[in-house]
Formats: sequence, structure tokens, C-alpha cells
Amino acid sequence: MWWLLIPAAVLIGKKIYDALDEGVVNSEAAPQPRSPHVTLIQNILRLKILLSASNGKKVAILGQPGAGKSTLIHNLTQGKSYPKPNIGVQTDATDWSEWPYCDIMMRYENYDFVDVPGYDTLNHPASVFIDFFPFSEFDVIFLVISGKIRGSDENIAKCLQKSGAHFFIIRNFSESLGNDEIKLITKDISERLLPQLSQTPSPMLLQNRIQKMLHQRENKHRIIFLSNRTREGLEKVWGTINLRTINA
Ligand SMILES: Nc1nc2c(ncn2[C@@H]2O[C@H](COP(=O)(O)OP(=O)(O)O)[C@@H](O)[C@H]2O)c(=O)[nH]1
Ligand SMILES: [Mg+2]
Repeated sequence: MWWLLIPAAVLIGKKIYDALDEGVVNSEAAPQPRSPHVTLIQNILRLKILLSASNGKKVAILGQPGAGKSTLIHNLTQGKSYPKPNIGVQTDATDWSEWPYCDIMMRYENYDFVDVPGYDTLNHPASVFIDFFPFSEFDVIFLVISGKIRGSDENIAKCLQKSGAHFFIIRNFSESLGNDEIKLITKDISERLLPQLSQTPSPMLLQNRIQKMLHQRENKHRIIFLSNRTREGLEKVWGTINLRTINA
């Protein structure tokens, strides 16, 4: 059924053409240094190919630079993935914008982890991930946040919802949070990153309230409080991965 891929390939081709046409690369003044966005898009497209060729259970970790994505993969795999994640001290150490053949998937047992470079930077704008990242091709995606939720987090979460991907929110750096903070953060994440997609308008107030309650209950299972320092929450992340990949 390879022909089903043709419309997707045409769409991707058009998006690249539009991106180049918008001045990401200035073709008139060649030779020009390669735009980091072109390399990033190429690497994302390469990821798509690698994913379709792999029989592993596919897990993507997304988030801002410094949210703790690479440390999470290191902890989940006990440092035994191949290749190993790059843990940054100040800036995001994972870069897909420089080398067209950089490492983009990490194998651990029969899992393929993708340590996605932190979005919302000059070389890794959130818009490129929104346009090109193959969200729906993963068994499970974790969106890691470490503090204040930003507009780009909301945009990525919207995209995840629309793509139909199975995604969960990890609130990392949770080691020092008290119960009241956890409640407030849960509400904030629910409202901003996990809003109800389509609210069926109903004349019955009670029905709307029940729908809202069910949604809030469901959201609680989709938010994981984690600390990479104390490792609290790590088992819940593994539990979520295994639940999602049990038949994959
Ligand atoms: N205190 C604390 N530090 C963390 C936690 N997770 C990651 N870090 C530190 O945050 C820094 C950035 O982590 P990294 O995994 O490289 O973030 P990434 O850019 O999202 O991949 C590193 O110095 C980690 O040791 C956490 O849960 N608590
Ligand atoms: Mg990293």
C-alpha cells in the first residue's frame, strides 16, 4: 500500500518548497551557508523513514531545552541506550540543525527512544516541529515541562491533540513541590495543555458538568510528576510506556 504515501510525500515536498521560498534559503545568492532549518527538516524527514523501517516500540520525548528530556532517557534506560543521550549543563546538547546525519534514534532493548531537541530556539523553532514532526507515528509521546508553561508548549500540545497521538505530560523537577503546588500545576496543565478537544454543545447543564468531571479525571492520568534527581515518577513513566506499547 505504498501508494497511500504519495499524497503525504507531495504535501511534505510542498511544505519544504514553501519554506525555502519564504527565504529560509536564499537561492539567488548561492553559494550560501546551509540554513539550520533545512538540515532540521531533513533530519525530521529522515526520522520518519527510520521510524517506518523499525519494528521497535517508538517513544518520543519532547519539550523545551533544559526540561530534562535527555536525563529522563538516561534514567529510563539506565544509561544503556545506543547511542546514549547527551545531557546538557546549560544549553540543549541535542542538535538536529547542524549535521544532516546526526543520531536521532536511541535503541534500548526493543524500544526506540527519540530525544527531540528542545524547541523554541533559533535553530529549533517550534513551528518546524509543528509542520514536520511525525507525531502520529509514535506509540507514545511525552511532553516534558519543567516550570512555567509557554505559548510554544501550548502550540505543540494542540498539535499533539490534533494528530491523535497518545501523549502524556511530564512535569519534571518535581522534587521540591508541595501538595498545593501540585494541585495548582495540575489545573494549569489541564487547562492549557490538555483542554477538551470538542465540547459537544448540550442544552443540559448536568450533562456538561459530567463531561467536564470525566475529562478532569482522565487528565489526572495523563499528567506525571517526575523528578530525575530523586527518580520519583520514573516507574509511572515506564508503566505508561508499557501500557501503550503492549500490543505494538
Ligand atoms: N534538580 C533536577 N535537575 C534535573 C532534573 N532533570 C534534569 N535535571 C538537570 O537539568 C539539566 C538539563 O537536563 P537535560 O536532560 O540535558 O535537559 P534537556 O535539554 O531537556 O535534554 C541537567 O543538568 C540535568 O542534570 C530534575 O528532575 N531535577
Ligand atoms: Mg537534551
